[in-house]
Amino acid sequence: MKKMGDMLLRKEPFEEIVIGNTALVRAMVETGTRVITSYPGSPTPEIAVAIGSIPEDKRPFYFEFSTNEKVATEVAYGAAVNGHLSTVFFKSVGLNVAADTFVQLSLMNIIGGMVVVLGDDPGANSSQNEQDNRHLAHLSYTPVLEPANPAEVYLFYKEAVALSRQQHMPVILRLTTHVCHAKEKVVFEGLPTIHFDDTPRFDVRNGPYIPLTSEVFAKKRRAMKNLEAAATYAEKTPINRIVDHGNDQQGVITMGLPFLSLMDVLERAETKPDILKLGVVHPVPRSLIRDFVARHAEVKVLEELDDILEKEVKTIAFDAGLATKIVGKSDPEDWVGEYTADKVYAVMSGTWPDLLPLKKRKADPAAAAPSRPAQLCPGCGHRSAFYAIKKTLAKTDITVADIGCHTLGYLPPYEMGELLMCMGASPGMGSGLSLFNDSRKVVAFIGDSTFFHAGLPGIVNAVFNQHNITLMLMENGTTAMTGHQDHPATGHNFNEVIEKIPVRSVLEGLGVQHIYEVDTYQQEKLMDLVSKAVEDDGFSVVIARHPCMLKFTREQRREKGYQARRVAIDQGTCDRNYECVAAFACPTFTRNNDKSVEINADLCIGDGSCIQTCPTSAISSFKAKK
Ligand SMILES: Cc1ncc(C[n+]2csc(CCOP(=O)(O)OP(=O)(O)O)c2C)c(N)n1
Repeated sequence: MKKMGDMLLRKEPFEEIVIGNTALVRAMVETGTRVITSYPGSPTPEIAVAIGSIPEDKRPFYFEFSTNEKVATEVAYGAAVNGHLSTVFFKSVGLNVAADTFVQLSLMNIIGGMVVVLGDDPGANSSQNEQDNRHLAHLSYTPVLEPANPAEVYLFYKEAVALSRQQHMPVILRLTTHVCHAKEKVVFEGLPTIHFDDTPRFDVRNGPYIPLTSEVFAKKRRAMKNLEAAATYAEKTPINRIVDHGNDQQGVITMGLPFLSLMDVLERAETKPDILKLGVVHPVPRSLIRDFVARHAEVKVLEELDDILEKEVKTIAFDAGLATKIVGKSDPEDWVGEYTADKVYAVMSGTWPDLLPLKKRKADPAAAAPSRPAQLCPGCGHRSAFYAIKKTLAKTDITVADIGCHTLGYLPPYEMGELLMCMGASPGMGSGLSLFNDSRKVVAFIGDSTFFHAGLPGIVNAVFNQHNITLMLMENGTTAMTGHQDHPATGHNFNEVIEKIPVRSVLEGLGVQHIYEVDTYQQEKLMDLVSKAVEDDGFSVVIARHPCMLKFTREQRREKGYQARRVAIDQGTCDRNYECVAAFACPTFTRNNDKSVEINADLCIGDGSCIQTCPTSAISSFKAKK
């Protein structure tokens, strides 16, 4: 890590093999980005890992994980109107949370410059949908730059900064999962000496910063004028470029990952189409596109997700009266999934079957990873909670999931969490489900990070409107799903140790009458408290607590004198009832062909949460040999 931190601050030019997210941080350092904010979400958390590799006293910027994406956007905006170049980064659906603030940004005079780094997720690798955030860029008059690889991430961030600073407008750097995580050699420039001017520069005369009705039209005109300036930039910048194959028949207009995949696929093609590769994807360079279209008999628009560019290209061609045939998406499948090389092969062969005369790469069976169901880690406190809660609730009760590791409770054998929407939605959805529903208790789940992120308004609403639900607050002391980031109840922020904001105090402050707390490994007590909570009238909360064991054991292993534990099954006592395999379902247990149950020592962390689930007390724990 120290090595990464040193690299990110290296003075002289250098080359290094890095992922896109790391290349981005070097660009942030080189441009003098002063304030960076985020809320974690794939594919962006490694940006914070790279930031964290620079010791805090050497970091030439301020970084924080804020409580959610909206707040993160507001903090970055506040810093930017005070003259500091700022950046906020988050995942695709984070833009939905940030939207109320985000859509206003282009209306404001952002004197310091501000880049919104969006980790979009075509293919929904780690998101609940695969929304195309270019729509929100159009809606908010915000330019979008879209790199295809780590080298472009580095370059395009600097371009985004320059454009943002020149126009005092927000600029989106749209990354997608593969671009964030792809690894390649990037040539970095030297680090300029930057003298930060930290005199506060906020001045209302740079505004107005208050969008009164009387100001709204003027502000909108300003945003559109800025977008026009971005369009002029788009016509000239070399980040929109043509790959000329001397083909006046066929041309492709594309961007980002689809461009890389196309280049891969075309290695096998005898005739290659010309390619217009866009780096600025909003606003598009209309003249460049018009001229490219005019030079070809047929043009294919190759884009992931929605047909946004296709519509623009068709409009440009129509307005120019061009006879070129423009082919966009033709099959419903063209709207779905990531444009990997195989996908692009399929899409392109659907358009021009003769272009790729069956030179399809043979699938490498060794390269295909066997599919594995997602599952909770060995020792996960959420498992113990689901196991006990399932035993306690009536079969007809309704369980509402939220987003986090505990979402996996919907899987068999627990089957807890029958509906799921987005972060923080469970208290609200649960409240709605509880209406006219007296015979079926509604139990909602929520994680501790999500509690602070977007759960609180739904919880306040449940108290305010006296909804009859039980909330299981699954407190594992971290934001586990995205890689163990801190949240307000952990006692740390990104930079320092702080006083915890305990979830119980928050609930008490909100006036929640029925609050129970239990460690989820205490199965009897948990069952008892859940029974009580569901009998309570109105809104009740069970804080089901156990530290994330992945984080906990990782930290323990670093401690001096640490001695691992394991569990063992006494085969004589085991009566093959399979409670451990079938109902508790820790992945450590294996059922052998001879019907015996065995522990996989490579997986077992020796936490012993399984011991109390065995009806015949056949499981015990012991100190592992060093
Ligand atoms: C709007 C939004 N932002 C970020 C994410 C990424 N994300 C998924 S779950 C999660 C939080 C998980 O933490 P917590 O609620 O504490 O549950 P845990 O995983 O620890 O069980 C985050 C940040 C998301 N899905 N949606």
